[in-house]
Amino acid sequence: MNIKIDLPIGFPAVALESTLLCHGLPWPANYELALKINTILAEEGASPAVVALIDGLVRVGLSDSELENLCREGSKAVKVATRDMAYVLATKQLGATTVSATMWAAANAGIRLFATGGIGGVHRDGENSMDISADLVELSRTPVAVVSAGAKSILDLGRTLEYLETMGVPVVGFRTDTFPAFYVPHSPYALPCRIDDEKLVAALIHQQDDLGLPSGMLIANPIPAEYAIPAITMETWIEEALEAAEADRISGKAVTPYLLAYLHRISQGKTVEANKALVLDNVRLAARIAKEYASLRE
Ligand code: PSU
Ligand code: MN
Repeated sequence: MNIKIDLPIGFPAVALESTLLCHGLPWPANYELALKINTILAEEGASPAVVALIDGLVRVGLSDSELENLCREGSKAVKVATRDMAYVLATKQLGATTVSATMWAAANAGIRLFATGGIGGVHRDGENSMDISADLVELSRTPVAVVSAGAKSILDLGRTLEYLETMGVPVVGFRTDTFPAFYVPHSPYALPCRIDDEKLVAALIHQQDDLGLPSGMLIANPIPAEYAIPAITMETWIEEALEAAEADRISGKAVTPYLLAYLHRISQGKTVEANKALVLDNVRLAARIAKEYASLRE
């Protein structure tokens, strides 16, 4: 298999996606974030496993210079979901992996925890467009637990949760009763399960293993309160972004990066700050769960 794993021995690894860095944030904010992620993981005694496709290999764990280069290339890297992997590997292009492709790589590298910002989901009007992220499919068939701040309300959160239920994916609210909406800590959508401490989340993942279920898990961790953006403000911006996307006839995998960039512009960078803060918080939580999980396995 064309996979190369470079991780230090003796530390639990946390998988990290590269689409977030290349297509979700501008240079140099993306590289600054990547360095802060490394610092937090070091503080927590865990190791970063950034996933990207480089020179025909699925890489798990990058060198400092590879990470910097990836961030500089930014949106020039191909956005790679599971279905794009074979093409980008065979043509030896630089590929930035989404949640779906990163989950595949993590599972194949023996990594159980993955931290990101927000996952993809069922888009608004998805019942007509059938724009449903491959992230949801991967969550149903790949045993990796993904820590995210829920999903942005550029998506249809209700249908996203329905889809996850149908596909047998556990959704855990970490210290929350409702599904968080990325920049906004709460939404009207109640979750089936709430857990308040890391050890119990690790026990839940361990149970999934024990049952032999193929699915991953979604751990929904609300944005820290001090970085949250008011729901009404967000809704106004999102409506505007969605209208612009329609007017510009954006479709397929270009939709999510377009909307993110649009929000960053009209919020004058406020969404970038919030985005960075929630990613770092998710990274810390994933590291803590990974450590508890490792000790359960011993
Ligand atoms: N949502 C975010 N930020 C992101 C993404 C989603 O708030 O950066 C990225 C992730 O890489 C996710 C991907 O896996 O977009 C989903 O893309 P799509 O909607 O095309 O499936
Ligand atoms: Mn899509």
